[in-house]
Amino acid sequence: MHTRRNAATLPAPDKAKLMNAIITLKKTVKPGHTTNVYDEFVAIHYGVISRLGAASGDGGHGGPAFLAWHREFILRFEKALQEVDPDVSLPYWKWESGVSSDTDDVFTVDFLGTMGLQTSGYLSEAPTPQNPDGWQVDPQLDQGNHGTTLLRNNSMNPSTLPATEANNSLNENNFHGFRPALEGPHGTVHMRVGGHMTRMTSPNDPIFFLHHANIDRLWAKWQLTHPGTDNYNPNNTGNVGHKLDDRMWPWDGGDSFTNISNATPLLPSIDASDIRRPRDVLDIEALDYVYDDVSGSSGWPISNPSPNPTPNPSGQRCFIATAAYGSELEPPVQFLREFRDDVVLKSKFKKTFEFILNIYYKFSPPIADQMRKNKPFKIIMKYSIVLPFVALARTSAFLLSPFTKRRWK
Ligand SMILES: [Cu+2]
Repeated sequence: MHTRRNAATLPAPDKAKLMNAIITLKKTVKPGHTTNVYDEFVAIHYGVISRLGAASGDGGHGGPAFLAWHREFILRFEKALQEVDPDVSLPYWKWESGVSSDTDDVFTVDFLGTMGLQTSGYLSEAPTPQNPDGWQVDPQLDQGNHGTTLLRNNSMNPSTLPATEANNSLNENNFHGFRPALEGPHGTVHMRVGGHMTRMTSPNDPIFFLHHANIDRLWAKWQLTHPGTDNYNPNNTGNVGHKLDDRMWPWDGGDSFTNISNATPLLPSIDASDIRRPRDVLDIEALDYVYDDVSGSSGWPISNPSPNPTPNPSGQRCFIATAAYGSELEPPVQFLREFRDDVVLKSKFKKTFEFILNIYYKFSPPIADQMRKNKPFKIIMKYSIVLPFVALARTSAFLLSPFTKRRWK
């Protein structure tokens, strides 16, 4: 198990080890590969934005898998760094802290380089004492044509970083609120760094990986209070690659391919048995890493679904009904959710029902968990509780039809 730490407070020798591992990847071309290990990561990130085959569209952005895809992507990058130097862990750039020492101290000559055009330090195109080989952006992987010398905005005003938005995202109750609430400010940060960071070839700038380690850390924080597979993409929406058990390109067994022509020749070949789904990346401890400031009191709680602490029952998941019918997409489960949100929680007894429902949501996840594990218990629950309850709710819905805006059958 290794620990990802705040980049700004890393000791100087650790900063040097990280940067040396990064520039080693940039000059290492594995036998049979077309480009260096570093640029293969840039090509994968470029390629995922447009897929054809079993999947279509962007497999890593603008949808539920934004978080899962990047978790896997930067984990593979971290493993590549550890092949160079086993002591290295990927640090995070804590841009949402609101403290300028956290936001600014990564942009120094002895670390990730200053703002503006990189003419000194590890990432300069011309040779420097830290990097005699120089750092050149591959023109094939320069969407937006920012040039072969790594470029950023001339300065960074920490007060323009979207700290408030990122911190607010952690208060989102549901994954479908949380993911866009975090992906939005994530994009703003790409723009505040500027230059090569503004396009889909943004991993050209190594700050990308520290930025995404921070996004991953914020997701891990949110997962502490919203654990388990139930809190990844409820309702299982999105394109192929975004659902819980979809394969994520390029770790999809060859089901899809990219139609980004500049990326294709530079991609590494990926074994057909090397398959990753969002489900595989939900538990960071199972992936063998933790963040130094994100942990539960008794270990990582991701694999133990627990009640959602937020007291708004609307939009909550019907855990027991889902366990009884096997899927949230089954019509009785959908009916219960709609009836609760559109009728019960809009009635004049709203407050009373909210109170009752909150008690229910506190106790239902462990019961649902037992139902999934224990088949006889599931059958007893289904026939003695869930089915009569659905029948009662359907009857009520039918009788209430004249008073509600929609017809229930
Ligand atoms: Cu990305």
